[in-house]
Amino acid sequence: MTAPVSSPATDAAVRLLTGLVERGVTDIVLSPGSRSQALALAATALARSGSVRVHVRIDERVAGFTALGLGRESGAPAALICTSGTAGYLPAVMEAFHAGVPLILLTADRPPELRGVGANQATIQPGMFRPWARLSVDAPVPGDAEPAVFAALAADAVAAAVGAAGEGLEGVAGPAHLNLPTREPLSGAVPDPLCASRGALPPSAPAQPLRIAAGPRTVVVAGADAGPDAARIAREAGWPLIAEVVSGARSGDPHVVPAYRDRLRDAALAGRIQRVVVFGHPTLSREVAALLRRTDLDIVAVRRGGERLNPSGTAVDARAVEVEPGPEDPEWLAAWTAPLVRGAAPAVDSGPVERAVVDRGALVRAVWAAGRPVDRLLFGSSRIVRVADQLLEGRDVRVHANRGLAGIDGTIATGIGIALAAEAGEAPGAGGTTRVLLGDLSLLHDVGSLLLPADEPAPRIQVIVGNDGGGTIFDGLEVAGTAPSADLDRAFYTPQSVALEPLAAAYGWTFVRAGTVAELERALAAEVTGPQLIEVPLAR
Ligand SMILES: Cc1ncc(C[n+]2csc(CCOP(=O)(O)OP(=O)(O)O)c2C)c(N)n1
Ligand SMILES: [Mg+2]
Repeated sequence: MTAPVSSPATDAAVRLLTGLVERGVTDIVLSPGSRSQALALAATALARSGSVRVHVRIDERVAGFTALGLGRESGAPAALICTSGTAGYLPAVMEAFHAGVPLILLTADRPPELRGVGANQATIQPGMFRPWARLSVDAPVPGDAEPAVFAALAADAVAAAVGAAGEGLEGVAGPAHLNLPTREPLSGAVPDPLCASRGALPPSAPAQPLRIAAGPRTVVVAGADAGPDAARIAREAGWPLIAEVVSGARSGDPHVVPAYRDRLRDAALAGRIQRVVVFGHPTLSREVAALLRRTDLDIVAVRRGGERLNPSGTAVDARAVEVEPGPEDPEWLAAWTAPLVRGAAPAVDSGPVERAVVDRGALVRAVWAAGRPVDRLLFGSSRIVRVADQLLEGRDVRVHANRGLAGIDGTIATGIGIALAAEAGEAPGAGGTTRVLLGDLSLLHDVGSLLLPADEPAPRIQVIVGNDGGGTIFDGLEVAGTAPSADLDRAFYTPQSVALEPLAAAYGWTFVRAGTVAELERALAAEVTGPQLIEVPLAR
């Protein structure tokens, strides 16, 4: 090994990454490549000094969702580093935009003179995430600008990602993109040791609360990523709280409406609603979707992501709400939260029996019940999360779900990111487990995420797959009643019979198949020391 000489690329990378750490970035997810070498070597040097955590993922799509999971759980943007000419981050960028998750993208690029001339591994990168990015900068080539420029860019990227700045979206987090062209030499000597002092994130711009009167008969809807304000406002004003299972607000709070779909279908009750205050992004029920389309109500939507929620065309877009003092209406609250007289029989599946084969109801109940305050639960996008939304009662569980776009992509990677962030933030010995509950196609879509570097700590994660041999969510589509069943199977259900046990073994994950409720409960209660796949066979 010959001693490297200095290079403007490395000077810039050091200024940029130390700048990120000084502004509160704690995690970097990097994927290997040549053009990004200065960034990669500065990152690994910072990790060696304990200034930042670095996670290496060969697949940029996996890296993107890992960073998304880190940001979801910690609230701090994780920084992604990749080489030139890769498209892998786009799915995570889009999800981060729609769900309001902070994320920083550092994409290495060719210098301007090598763009548009057919150079190897080069594409049109400046602004490549523009519709979704809160900041898109094509940085100067190191050497053409003072190194201080790169520290300033770091500050700008963090501020944009956490929503401390940015065109009308103040207070809403999202992706920020720095495109980073470099010339040869692509890297040079990195200071050793390379340390940066961890700073605090800039405060998110103060959200101007919309003041609303206490009077009108109001329901609060908490969708995905609703945040704590949904439950707080419902409590303060004495309003019923319709909390999706992914909202984080379906707790034991007495304002939470049990069996909310049944109540919303009660035309007499729903007809009395005068106002809806929505937090986050509700996506799980037709009933809430219908409610939000109504034009005879006042709708206030407190936005968490980059796009406003306005299916009725009449909703008021807000960042926060504040309720003016006024009398409560206990009768209104009781109409929503009192036990249902006609018996809230679950619409799907039957309840668990100790020796019984696991059905979807038993699966979601067991996973929900296993959650302790130190644990995290990520729901994948499939039929299972809808069953969970329908069946599960209030419980204090820290939940996540990628409902920004409700993709089946990146679920395992997101869960690993959540686990890494949760473990970094937990008290020593707390031993929290992150659980991911998803369908079989969602698992297979993201199977590359099972690949974890041998030299990095393995997260304590249980990936629980409800295996019904394909995408059974489509069995509920209206077209399933009319189109030829062979075509439906081929184009929608997409049957699969992948052997999951050897798949887990190939990636070094422990494996459990849980066919009965008792086996499932045992697997969920066992101590988790590393990554584990739990297969739960389900009938179609
Ligand atoms: C990236 C992406 N592609 C396609 C879809 C459409 N889609 C929704 S659910 C689903 C199948 C899910 O199957 P599985 O994970 O097995 O869950 P199940 O419904 O069977 O429980 C697909 C393809 C999507 N949500 N995201
Ligand atoms: Mg399935």
